[in-house]
This record gives sequence, C-alpha cells and structure tokens, in this order.
Amino acid sequence: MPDTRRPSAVLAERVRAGDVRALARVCRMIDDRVKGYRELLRELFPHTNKAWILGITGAPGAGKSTLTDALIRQFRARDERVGVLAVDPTSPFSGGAILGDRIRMQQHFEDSQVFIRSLATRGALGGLSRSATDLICPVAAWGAGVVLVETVGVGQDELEITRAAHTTLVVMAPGLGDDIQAVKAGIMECADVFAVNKADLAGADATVSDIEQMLALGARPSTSSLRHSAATVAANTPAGHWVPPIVKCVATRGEGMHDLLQKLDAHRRWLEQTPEGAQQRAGRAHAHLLQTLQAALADELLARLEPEIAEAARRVEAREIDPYSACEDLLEKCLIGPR
Ligand SMILES: Nc1nc2c(ncn2[C@@H]2O[C@H](COP(=O)(O)OP(=O)(O)O)[C@@H](O)[C@H]2O)c(=O)[nH]1
Ligand SMILES: [Mg+2]
Repeated sequence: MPDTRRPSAVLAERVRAGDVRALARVCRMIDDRVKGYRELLRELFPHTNKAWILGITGAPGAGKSTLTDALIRQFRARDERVGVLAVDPTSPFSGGAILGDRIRMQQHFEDSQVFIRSLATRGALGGLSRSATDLICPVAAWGAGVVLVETVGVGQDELEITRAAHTTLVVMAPGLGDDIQAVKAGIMECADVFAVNKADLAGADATVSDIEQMLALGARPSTSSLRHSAATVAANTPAGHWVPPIVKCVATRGEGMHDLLQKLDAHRRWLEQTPEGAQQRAGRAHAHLLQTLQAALADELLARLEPEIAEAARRVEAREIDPYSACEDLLEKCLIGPR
C-alpha cells in the first residue's frame, strides 16, 4: 500500500524514530529554508521537550570546541544521545574553523548516538542564529538527551542562540586579555556556569578572580529584558537564586570535566525543580518567542514594502524627504495599508 501521509510527516516520523540520515536531511532542508520546512518544524516541535539544550559560548580560542568534545565523551559515558550544533562565524570564507571542529570531533562521527552539525555564517543578519535555533528542534526530536550548541560569544547573533538554551556555559581562558571585557557586556548576563579552561597555563587563577569580581560587582544586570526580575538574574543562594559557579579545567586532558558536569547538572536541576528556575525558563522562552517574532515581522514588512522602500530611498537621496519621515510613512503604509 502506498504511503499516503504527507512527506513531511513521514520524514518527521523517521527523525523521531532516531534515523540519523533523516535527521541530516531535515537539517539541510531547514538550513536551506526549502519549501515545507516550517511544516517539518511544526511536526517535530511537540517532541522536543526531553532534550536539555546546553549553550557553550566564549571568545575564539578559549577552547569551546575542545571542551565540547570532552563533554560529548562525558555524556556518552552516561549513555545519553548527544546532538552538537557548532556555529563558528569567525572564518566564514575559509571554512577552516568548521573543518577544524570536524577533525577534532571526528572520533564521534563513528558513534551513531552522536549527531554533529557545523554551521557557518551566511552573512545574513540574524540568519545564523535562526538556523541554529531552528536546528535545535529536529536534533531534540531525534531523541538527543542533550544538545550542545557551540557559539562564539561576541555578537548579537550568538546572544540570540543563548536565549534558546536552557543552560549556558561561558568558557574563559587566561591570556585572552580584553576578550573578557568583550564577553562581559553581552554574555555575562546569560552565564549559568563559567569554565576557566586552560588551567594548565599561567593566569588561570587571575581569570577566576576576574570573573568573581565581575559577579560581585553585579556585571549581571539587575534588570534585563531576558529575565523576569533581579531575583532570577542574581542566582543558588539559600533563597533559591542561582549563583553561577566557576570551574577550572583543562579540556585537552579532560581534567575538571567531572566537576564541570556536576555544576551543569546542578543548574539543570535548579531549572527543573525550583520556582526561580521555572521563572528563568519562562523568561527565556518569552525572549526567544519575541526574537522569532521580531525576525518574522521584519521579514514580512520588508517584503511587503520592497518597491516603496526603493522609492523612499531615492527620495531621501534626492533630499526630497528625510529618512525619519520616510520611515514613518512606510510604517503607516504597512500598518494600515492593504496587503
Ligand atoms: N594549553 C591548553 N590548550 C588548550 C586547552 N583547551 C584547548 N586548548 C587549545 O586551544 C586552541 C583553541 O581551542 P578550540 O577548542 O578550537 O577553541 P574555540 O575557538 O573556543 O573552539 C587549540 O589549539 C586547543 O588545542 C587547554 O585546556 N589547555
Ligand atoms: Mg570552536
């Protein structure tokens, strides 16, 4: 009997049954935004609630990929199915980073319980974060107990991916100097656990103190659009708040991994078992939905107004109208005008 179900339903079912090839195909379809990819996401989304999404972020060279590799091993030792999404926009043209990550994680390619996918930036604004967050869905539905998402924590794109994670691990390393400053601004507020990697090198303790100081100084903002209240931002004090722990490790040798895993597990338990954790999850889900909506709105409006935007740009260039008035006109058109 011919299978009369929709192709997306058949494919989704194969993914849910743990078929790696179907998963790879779905990831490509989502990546390329082929027709019907939204339908696929819709089919898969209800089956994603068991996966723990673990974001791993930090400056280039801090050791995120090496640490990801070490963590894969830890999770495999617990017999968990692992998905890995590696996002590295630092070398979009050469593909060097991606190749490097592939080689580093190659041993896991043999393991049918590990699915690894590297994404490069497409150069499009928001394209990277959207692809990465969309891909979490099929990987989770495939049955990954944990989905590791490695991102370079420097830009807005990466911050957005962080919002899609349950737990965010920020990787620091001694000798990266000003990178800590760069990381401080954006990623600090999202950090649930800190890893000070390369503890075999001089300066690891100083890096730990730096982070402690930043935490003490309240570098995590007391009000944040990402979280509901100062309480959820702050932290695992007796009141139930979570204080991001700092773990020293040497990823290349697998040292400190046990401790790191314990801290990550503790955050997961906190998320699942405390009211504050529930609040954080709700806050991030809200932020994530907002960000998806913003992107969809921008896409929709820009598509609707394409000719008008071109005309307005011409008029701005000719000094017939100022850009602010032009924007107001355009907004008015799309908000009340016919489609
Ligand atoms: N000394 C030392 N080097 C490390 C450690 N972890 C990673 N590295 C090295 O640091 C470099 C960058 O690592 P990588 O994982 O690619 O960093 P990423 O850019 O953050 O993904 C590589 O040469 C690693 O071998 C560590 O614990 N100690
Ligand atoms: Mg890397």
